[in-house]
Amino acid sequence: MDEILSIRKDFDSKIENVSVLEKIDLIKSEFLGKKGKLTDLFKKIPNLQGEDRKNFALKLNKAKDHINSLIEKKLNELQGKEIQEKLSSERIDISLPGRPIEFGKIHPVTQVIDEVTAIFGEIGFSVAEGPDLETEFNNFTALNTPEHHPARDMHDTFYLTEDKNILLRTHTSPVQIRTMLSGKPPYQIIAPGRTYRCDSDQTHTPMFHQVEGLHIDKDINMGHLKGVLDYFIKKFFNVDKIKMRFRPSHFPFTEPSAEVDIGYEIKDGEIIIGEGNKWLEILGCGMVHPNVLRNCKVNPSLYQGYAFGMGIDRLAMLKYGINDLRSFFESDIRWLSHFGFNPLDIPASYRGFGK
Ligand code: 2NL
Repeated sequence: MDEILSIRKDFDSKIENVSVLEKIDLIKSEFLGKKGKLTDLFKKIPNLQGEDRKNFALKLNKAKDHINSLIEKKLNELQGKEIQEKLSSERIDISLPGRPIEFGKIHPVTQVIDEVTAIFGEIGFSVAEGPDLETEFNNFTALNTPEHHPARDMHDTFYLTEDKNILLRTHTSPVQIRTMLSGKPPYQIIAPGRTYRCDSDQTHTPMFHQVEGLHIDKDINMGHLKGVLDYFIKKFFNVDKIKMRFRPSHFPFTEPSAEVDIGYEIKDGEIIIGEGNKWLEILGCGMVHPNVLRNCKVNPSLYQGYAFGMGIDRLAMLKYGINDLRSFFESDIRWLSHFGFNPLDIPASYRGFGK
């Protein structure tokens, strides 16, 4: 039998029976390697002459092409099989029923921030934020509280550098300072966030939350401040009528300054906001001091306005009947599952209370 033909048959039967990828290389070198069966025949070409030589070379090349193409085919076939096997062995059963999951809860502080944001958002305030770490300028100097001013000691500041230039903000006012310094008036913002004072007892935690508001435009006066606060308190406590009084006070950054009390009474052990003859202090406010405006490159003879600040943690305690401030920051999961809010709820001022 023709030598080439018998090599082809030999190859055909061997490649036919291969079932693992690694064997293919072996077969390839058996036939086409340096000392392969077909390679050996190629070496005979120079010994032949004329037509014989031409025919022989032609047949050899055809055999070589044949071998190469079958090897390629087998390679594809086995690689495909390998991928299929891998896919089916790593298959994930997506038909498994889901296990019931328990939602986390929204912390009352977060809930109150969302409510306050929604209420002020409706009357044109946007939310501004800033870093917890502040400069002494943004936290004090710009706010008309120069060096040696007693308010600096009163604030029990956490200073972070020896030169007292970097500190943990003692209020969120520096956010308003940043807003004024980086843009043009008018400004109408609220700044909710974390604040820090070195103070810790029954009613104080070293970290607490504040929301401050600032509205600066041409012809803004104390009447606007009263209107906005009246609207806010009614919305926040979900009452139609509120008793509110402004008591003269003092802050370095406002002039005049006032503290705001709301009327309340206790009925059957529960606090009723807006009625009764007791007073509860809930916020501080005033007309922004011209020095503060000047420090922020705002011309006080063209622009003026009001600012206010209140404690969020206290608002949350009042509204949701939580009487221990320190429990807010203990991360007790039982406390949170009792006082926390459903993450899919919308702020209570829209939902209504107790319905
Ligand atoms: C309070 C009193 C207050 C402000 C905060 C403020 C901010 C700027 C300018 C002027 Cl940038 N004032 N903020 C004004 C009055 C009172 O907070 O009892 N907070 C808990």
